[in-house]
Amino acid sequence: MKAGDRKEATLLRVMQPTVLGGEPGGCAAKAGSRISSCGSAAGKNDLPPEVWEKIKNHPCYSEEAHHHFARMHVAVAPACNIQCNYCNRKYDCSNESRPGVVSERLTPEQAAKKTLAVAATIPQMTVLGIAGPGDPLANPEKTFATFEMVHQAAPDIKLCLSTNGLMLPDYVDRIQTLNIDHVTITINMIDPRVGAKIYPWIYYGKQRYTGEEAARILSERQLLGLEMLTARGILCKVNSVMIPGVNDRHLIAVNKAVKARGAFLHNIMPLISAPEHGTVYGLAGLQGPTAQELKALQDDCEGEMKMMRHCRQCRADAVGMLGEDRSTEFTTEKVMAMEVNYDLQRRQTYQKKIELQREAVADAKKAELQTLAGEHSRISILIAVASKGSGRINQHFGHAKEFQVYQVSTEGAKFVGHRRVDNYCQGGYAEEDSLETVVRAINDCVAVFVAKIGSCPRKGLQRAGIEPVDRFALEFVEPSAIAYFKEYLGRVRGGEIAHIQRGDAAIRQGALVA
Ligand code: CLF
Ligand code: SF4
Repeated sequence: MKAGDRKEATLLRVMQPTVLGGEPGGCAAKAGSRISSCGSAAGKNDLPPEVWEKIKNHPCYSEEAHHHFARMHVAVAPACNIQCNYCNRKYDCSNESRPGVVSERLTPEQAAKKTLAVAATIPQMTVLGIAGPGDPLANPEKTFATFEMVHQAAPDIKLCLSTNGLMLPDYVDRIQTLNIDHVTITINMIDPRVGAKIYPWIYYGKQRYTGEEAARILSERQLLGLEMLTARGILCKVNSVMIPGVNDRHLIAVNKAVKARGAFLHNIMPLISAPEHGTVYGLAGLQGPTAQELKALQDDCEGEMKMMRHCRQCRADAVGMLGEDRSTEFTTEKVMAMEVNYDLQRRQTYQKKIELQREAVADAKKAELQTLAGEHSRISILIAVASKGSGRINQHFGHAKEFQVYQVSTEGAKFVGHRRVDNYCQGGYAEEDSLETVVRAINDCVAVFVAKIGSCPRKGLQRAGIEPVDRFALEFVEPSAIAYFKEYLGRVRGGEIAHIQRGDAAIRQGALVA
């Protein structure tokens, strides 16, 4: 063992919990995992060309794409045919939406016009999803009429459907005929005994079922639908809600089952269950997982198949990049008054520029990674990043409503999640209470990369043991994270700092007001 490594090993043994407390755990425990096998971060060279073609500009199916491309949802599907204990119908579908009232429900004609209006205004919007607020396949005519109109008027927009899966086997042919090439099924269990704790009832074949019988029917229909879709070459993602004490460890079996049936991607999302949402779980006081509990489950499943870690549990009427919401710019009143100029050429020119930008990010990352060649260390750290997109550190600390989280080790930098926060500057005033919630949300991170930061939050973060870093302002995230990690390793090996295992972090539960 080299002297530097001995020092590092000694320092690892003296890990301390952080200011906000919590059990040591987290990223260093996974230092042996290969960072390059990073789930939805799979790139052009990791996938067959026909699959890459389908995902390269889909912000949900490709982690890399989500820094550059946007999606939109149209809320044309109000009814649902099952009840989930984490859903309150007053709110958006928890399958695909964060808690928040759906502002407006649309007719298919309104939805099609809105899609063209958004496409004309936001040229990087590449995907139209229908995800609720109920279940799209419990409202099949409205859902398919919308997709049909959009497909005819704007064939370059990818069509994406999200469903609870109960009616899926009945509509597989129609999905294929309409070129809906991306389907998400929310599968929370494969064991009806677990399912009975999640679904109080389903309505199927003009009959209401309850308990394990309801869960068994739902599970059979979900898995059959998944098999039928993948047999037709349609890309399928499975969403699962991690409900601690109900299905958390069971999701490993779900992961294996959906992988065996050809699912492309698995998205394990945290339960959101604030009591004010009025859900069964919320009212019963059931808590969602912590950030490290979620990450540990995602890590455990990652050996089996690609995992999505950048889901924002967005609204059924969300518009924009994941993590931002521009839906208020496109209310029905505004859209109906708009003269829409859908210009395919302009969109394509813009998207070509994005491709060049992506290549620049990939080249910079590759070059920086090469500087780590031959380095070996068990240390891995988490870094929080304030970014408005394009893969750059380009947001002021006080304006961030979320932080992207990267895990960095000698194997490189990997996106492993994001943390919502109340932004520190609200209406131009700094909120000391919100600094505390930011610290709780990124408590497992060693540093936070920002474009700029004021002296008060800087000091507050330092007191919490999180280093505010603004020297990489406007640079690409991943090469900067690798550069920081090299310095960090040097400081640990030189005895300047001790590598401390950080504590856990909290996942924000309340409704996010965009
Ligand atoms: Fe929408 Fe879902 Fe399509 Fe994406 S969302 S229908 S696959 S276009 Fe994406 Fe939003 Fe997560 Fe859904 S971030 S909630 S996974
Ligand atoms: Fe709610 Fe969606 Fe479940 Fe239906 S499928 S109950 S809308 S979360």
